[in-house]
Amino acid sequence: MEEAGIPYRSGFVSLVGRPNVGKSTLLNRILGEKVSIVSDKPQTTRHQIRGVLQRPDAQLVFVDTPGIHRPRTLMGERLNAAATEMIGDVDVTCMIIEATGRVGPGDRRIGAQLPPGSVVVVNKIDRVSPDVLLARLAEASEFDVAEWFPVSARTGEGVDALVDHLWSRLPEGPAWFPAGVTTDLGEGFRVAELVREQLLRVVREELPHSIATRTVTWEWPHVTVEILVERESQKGMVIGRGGSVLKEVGTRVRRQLPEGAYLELKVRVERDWQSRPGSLEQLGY
Ligand SMILES: Nc1nc2c(ncn2[C@@H]2O[C@H](COP(=O)(O)OP(=O)(O)O)[C@@H](O)[C@H]2O)c(=O)[nH]1
Ligand SMILES: [Mg+2]
Repeated sequence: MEEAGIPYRSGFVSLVGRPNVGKSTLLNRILGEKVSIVSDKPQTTRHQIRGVLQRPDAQLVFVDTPGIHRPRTLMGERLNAAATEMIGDVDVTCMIIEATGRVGPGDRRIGAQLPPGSVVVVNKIDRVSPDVLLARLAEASEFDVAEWFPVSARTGEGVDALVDHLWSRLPEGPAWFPAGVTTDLGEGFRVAELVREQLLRVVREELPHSIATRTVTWEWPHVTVEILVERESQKGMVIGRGGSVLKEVGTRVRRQLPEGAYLELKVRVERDWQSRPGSLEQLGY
């Protein structure tokens, strides 16, 4: 794979940070493809999501993680554990913070765990003035890391510079994934995630945390996704008046699937699944 004397590089880069700072949006922007679902609700990302950037000179494997927060449920604890595991133990750890808010205790707790040579990414620069960005970069200089990158995951500004730096930090090595592959996620998982993403757009308050989705049958083009809620009272909110919410969600997901997909959505109550180890295991959390 060596081209004109440039060594082939490969390695792992983790994206960590508080909830909602834009880790998943950044992953999708880097890959140029939606691999990780995004919403304005915390705890949208519930797994380590691997996305592979394939270049002629390198393979960069990015690991998107759940936001690190103060857990209130067993699921919250599991999410934190899955994220914290990816601080270190990779070639480069990127901590994402937001330009739109001051560096806070949540960021500092994560910052204190960063291994030497980590990178701080100041995201959402499209939302702040140059003055505010400067102030934010000054605040971010408190972290003992190798580099700081201001970016907008939304517009793409600054992202190429970040990726080029990460590339330069990877060791020489073989490709870990086959050519053309952008993620190791299964199709069933991806469709279930798309359903959850659309549900997160429409539901309010405590409901986002109570929703889980999983693909129960995959007989292409027939796909059935089960939506789990924690209480009977939540079932109606997910279904909507006359099935309107489910219908809307189904339409929006189908648009993102290959033509001809037949998507069926089922809602089931699984009492307090967020706090039950057995339920969490079944859902892969
Ligand atoms: N304006 C702006 N919004 C962003 C940017 N990156 C992410 N967001 C928004 O921030 C929210 C959280 O994004 P998400 O990627 O799910 O954050 P995560 O929880 O860290 O993975 C979503 O509403 C995104 O659209 C950015 O660069 N600029
Ligand atoms: Mg996320």
